[in-house]
Amino acid sequence: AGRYDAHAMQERWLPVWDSLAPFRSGAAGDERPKKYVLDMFPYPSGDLHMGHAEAYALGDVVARYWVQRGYDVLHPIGWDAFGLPAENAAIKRGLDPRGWTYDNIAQQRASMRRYACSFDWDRVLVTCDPQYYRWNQWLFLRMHEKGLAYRRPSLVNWCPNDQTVLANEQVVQGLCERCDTPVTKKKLTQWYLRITDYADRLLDDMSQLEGSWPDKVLSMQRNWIGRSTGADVRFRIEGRDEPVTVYTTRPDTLYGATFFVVAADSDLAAELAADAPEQVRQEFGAYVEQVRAASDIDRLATDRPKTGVFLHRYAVNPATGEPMPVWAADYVLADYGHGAIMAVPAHDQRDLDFARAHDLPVRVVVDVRGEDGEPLPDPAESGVATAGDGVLVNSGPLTGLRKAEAIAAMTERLAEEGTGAATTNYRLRDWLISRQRYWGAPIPIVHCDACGEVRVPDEQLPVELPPAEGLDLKPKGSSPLGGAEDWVNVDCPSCGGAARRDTDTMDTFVDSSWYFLRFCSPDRDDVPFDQAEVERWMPVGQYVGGVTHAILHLLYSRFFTKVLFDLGMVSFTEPFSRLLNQGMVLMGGSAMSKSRGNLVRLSEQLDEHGVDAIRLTMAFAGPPEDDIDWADVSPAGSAKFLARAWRLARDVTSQPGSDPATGSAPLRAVTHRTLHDAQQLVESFRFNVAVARTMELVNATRKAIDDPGVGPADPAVREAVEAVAILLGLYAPYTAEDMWAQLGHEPCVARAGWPAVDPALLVEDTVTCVVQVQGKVRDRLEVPPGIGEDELRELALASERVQAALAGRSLRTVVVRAPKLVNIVPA
Ligand code: ANZ
Ligand code: ZN
Repeated sequence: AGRYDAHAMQERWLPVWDSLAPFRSGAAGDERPKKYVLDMFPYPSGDLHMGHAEAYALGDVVARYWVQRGYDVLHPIGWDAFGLPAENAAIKRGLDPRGWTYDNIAQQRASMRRYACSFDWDRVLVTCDPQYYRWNQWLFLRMHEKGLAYRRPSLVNWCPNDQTVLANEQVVQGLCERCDTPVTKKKLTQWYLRITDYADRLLDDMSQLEGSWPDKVLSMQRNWIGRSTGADVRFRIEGRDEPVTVYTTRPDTLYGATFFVVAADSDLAAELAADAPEQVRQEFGAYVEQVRAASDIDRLATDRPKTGVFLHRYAVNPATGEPMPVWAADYVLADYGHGAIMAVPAHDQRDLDFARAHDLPVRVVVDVRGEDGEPLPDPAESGVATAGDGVLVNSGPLTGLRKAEAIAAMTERLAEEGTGAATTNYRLRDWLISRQRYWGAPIPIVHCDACGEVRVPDEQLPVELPPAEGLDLKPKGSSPLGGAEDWVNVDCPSCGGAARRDTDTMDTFVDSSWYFLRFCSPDRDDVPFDQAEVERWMPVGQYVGGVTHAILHLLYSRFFTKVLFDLGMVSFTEPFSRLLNQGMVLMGGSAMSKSRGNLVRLSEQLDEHGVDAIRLTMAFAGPPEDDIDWADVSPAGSAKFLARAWRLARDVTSQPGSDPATGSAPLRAVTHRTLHDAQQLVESFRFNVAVARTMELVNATRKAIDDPGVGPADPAVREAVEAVAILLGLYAPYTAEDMWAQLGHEPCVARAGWPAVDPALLVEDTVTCVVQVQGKVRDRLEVPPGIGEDELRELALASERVQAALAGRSLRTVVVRAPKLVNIVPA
């Protein structure tokens, strides 16, 4: 035990931990209070990288901390193993996605073991395992029974490269999230989950998360759901029997609606164009082609040229009776509201841009003032629409009302006249879950000519994926499962006639929407999860993961939890009580990537510096939400510090169990203060500060050892070094375990228990105050350094020795110099 050797320590302790399994959770009869700490589970798309290393280091601090505090901590891990990365990689290398996936899992698992993640290895789950996805299918069937899973034809986002459908959420600025190919539209019959039924609850239940989830994530969720309130207004279109409804958030501006726009790719546009002159029809046809190629996000962008086609039709403004020219344009979306709008160019920027591009009238109906109280410039001239609050003008009976009053008044009037009603709209769309790819959970539905859509009976689950061998996995627009003839052709579960299995597979976000429940009882083969176990552990007390999942994964998990609540399967409505989003690991200020040539390999870092130094560096780098620039941190410095801490244990000469109360009081004060503050710091995720404080304790301990008045045999030194081992156990488990052994203890330090903090040792340091009477020192008082002058004066005068020296004389002056001196002059 001469030299600090990180690698020898790893060799020494791994097998010991394997056999002692200190993080096994939920054992029968374990009375410790329960806590569920969950790290987002990884895709097995290669070995662990620096991003994983950060996330798992931080999650581990939290999990290990609660174990040390005496909790039975559920800290599980598994693999989100289905999905495109595995399938594409497998196609590229000509391998079976299954073998490729499990090989990667084995590699990641070995790396996690070496990285000393405090996972409960008895609860591992893998979503591509039929024993897992059979419950995906089971849950799908429950949703199907409730009408929450349904099929409909629709225009969907289509990635021409991956040849698959993408959810809106997977289209990033018009490009496929995975391969950056521009996304197009395709009409297909697809499976959806009816998440829109839960829009209000998804919004309203966020009140439960306020303060314990990052504000940023809450507002991203809120925007994604996008609840807006306004009114539906019916407009008559000349030459059409049925009126057309539009959605507006500003019914108060009806008198300023000067034209009418329908989404170019809507059925209504096609119908209205059909009666238009031949030239208009042609122009319209060409325009629609062009529009279909653009993404929604592009279409809504304010800085886009406002293109459109005048359909030579007129709507009638119900307030003014004036005709409004009807245009087809791409800035109105077919699937939001009613796919048609009343355009109010004076007060809506996109309408104004369009009006200016096509010479349409602009009429101001709200008098909006600037900060100086002056009217804002006329939008028709300035090109800037005035969207703010103000007083209505040119608006018949609404004139003189403020915006909010006018909205209410107009909504009421529309309702009375039967031409409109208050309504709510959401940006959220139903969740498109079908994928035309192989590597996913098959949808458990059979299509029968006689019976239609038939659910696969529960007892026939899982519907297992057929072997990949012999199937053409290359994307081609229909599922590769269609080629598995033996698999596809089945007897109808209902009539027994010839039928075909559904060949789509589920979006992998379905797999990850309930995995946290499965961890509570991963081996149950008769139910998706054991309800009693779920009640014991859930909701997750601490969820840790990247902000990349701020919208989709969290929203879907919240949705599933609410569905399960409605099914009576769980008693709570939110799955994750607290959320920590760690930042990213960068190199030289930018994201790491092979193409940039700035990739830092985790395995090389671990070889060079040792696991503990890397873990400590992750915790010490700064607030966990911030990005870590690997160019700015020093794993070598971390390793040096760990060696310094480790040498303390080597130097201690007292025996275990020696009574610290007989040791150095100043060192004890530092030890107890550090243990006390570390609780607060770790619980509020200030890991870097907690590490810094541990460093101070190490320094103070070294000083005490070197101080001839204290020395290595002082029991307070042992107490301090034991505290260092326990604190370091959160970040540097190998070093801590080795220190613990050097100190004469049995493994595992991780289960040693948080030392009791003695409140008596937490009182602030005191200073000595000299009290003089007539220039002569009569008493010395121990007082807090921050004591006030009045308090100190009273304390000095209360002293028996001072009273004796005064011998009843009255006082002439009392000079107080807090906290060190009081000088009393008697009369
Ligand atoms: C008239 C108006 C006047 C509007 C005004 C706004 C300001 P949110 O908040 O997102 O719900 N709109 C309605 N349906 C649309 C569609 N399918 N595509 C594009 N735009 C659409 O926005 C609702 C507002 O967006 C609606 O209110 C409508 O324009 C427009 F001073 O109606 B408004
Ligand atoms: Zn049938």
